[in-house]
Amino acid sequence: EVAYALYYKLSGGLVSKLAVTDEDTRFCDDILGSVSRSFAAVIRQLPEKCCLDVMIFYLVLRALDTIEDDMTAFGKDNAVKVKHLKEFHKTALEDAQWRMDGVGEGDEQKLLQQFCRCTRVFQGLEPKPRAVIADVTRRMADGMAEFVGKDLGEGTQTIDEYNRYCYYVAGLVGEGLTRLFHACGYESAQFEQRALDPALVTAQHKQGGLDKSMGLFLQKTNIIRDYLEDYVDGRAFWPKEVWSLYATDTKSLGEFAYPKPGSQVEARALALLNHLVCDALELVPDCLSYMTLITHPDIFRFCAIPQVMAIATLDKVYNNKDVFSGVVKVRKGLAVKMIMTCGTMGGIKAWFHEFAVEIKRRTPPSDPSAVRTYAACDRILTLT
Ligand code: RWZ
Repeated sequence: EVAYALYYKLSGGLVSKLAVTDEDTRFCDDILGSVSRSFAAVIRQLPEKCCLDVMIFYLVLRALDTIEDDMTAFGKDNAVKVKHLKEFHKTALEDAQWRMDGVGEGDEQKLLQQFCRCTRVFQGLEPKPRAVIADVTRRMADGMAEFVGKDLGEGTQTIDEYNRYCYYVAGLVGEGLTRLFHACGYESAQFEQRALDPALVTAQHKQGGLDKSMGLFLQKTNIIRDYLEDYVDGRAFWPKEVWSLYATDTKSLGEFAYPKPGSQVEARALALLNHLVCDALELVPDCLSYMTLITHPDIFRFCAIPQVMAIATLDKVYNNKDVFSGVVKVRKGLAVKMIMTCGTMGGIKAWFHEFAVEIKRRTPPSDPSAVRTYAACDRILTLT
């Protein structure tokens, strides 16, 4: 948080970019700052003609996320939640009276209660960005609805399903942002076309272009890091196809929580963790390709900061038993250093290089995924 606060100071904040005038826009800026300090900082430094669009895009998806995430407000009947998700793109974006009460907690609940302010700002955006936001929102909500019935208490089932979940909640964010950068006039039609082209992807997922890999990389990193927090809250995203390879006792994802130091369970938990980190690392070449396509320096920073934070997080969690007993976070000092050098391709390549060297060095030769992890790191090293 200190890192982003410092960055916010350097960037001058939103007021200088947008000359925030009306009350609704101010509400959106304030609530963005309270629901996500880190995203508020990177969004506020975007160029003036897409800053507000991305801010609204974020809040719309955050509201949708709050509906998806609420386990109690809609009762036991999943059909009610599915209905709300599916009609969200019409109700929330078209009806300036629409609001929701008692869903989510704290500032997220407040966002839904006063959502009409976001709706009004959304309706004041240009037609093209508005169409992009509405399209991505509808497709994400439909995807989320597919997963509502499924019991995520035991994780996603297959690797394919894990990829598909990440595609909906994060891959589509990459697509939306890519199209917004073009719609707002900062990136070319060729940028958009290349960024969305499935033929340029080298990662194994068959679900869109480099833009999707960008989102998947961030989402998978969060899912890996947040294992314990999510498990305690009754959520699980780690794919059973992977974790069942390392589970023997209870055949439940819960057996990895709080393992006894030095135990067999702990060793298997680490092998599982390393397997998933390796899977995420394989997205890095696509992410680097995406970022070479960006021309606008502020858009580059906006995309690069979360990506570099993600590779730093993967380095931090790799082969780290603390993932199973508490919260693992990148050190603030390191975050500040990274943020200050994320302005150029050379700057971010140096970070990806450093973390690939570090992960490779710490790969236990006996790790079941060692060969695959060495290969993923070597691939990054040749690109950086
Ligand atoms: C428009 C900048 C709340 C972000 C998406 C949308 C709803 C939540 C899934 C954010 C990086 C963690 C934030 C992967 C995208 N689904 N997790 C902008 C939003 C990773 C961001 C968060 C996803 C998201």
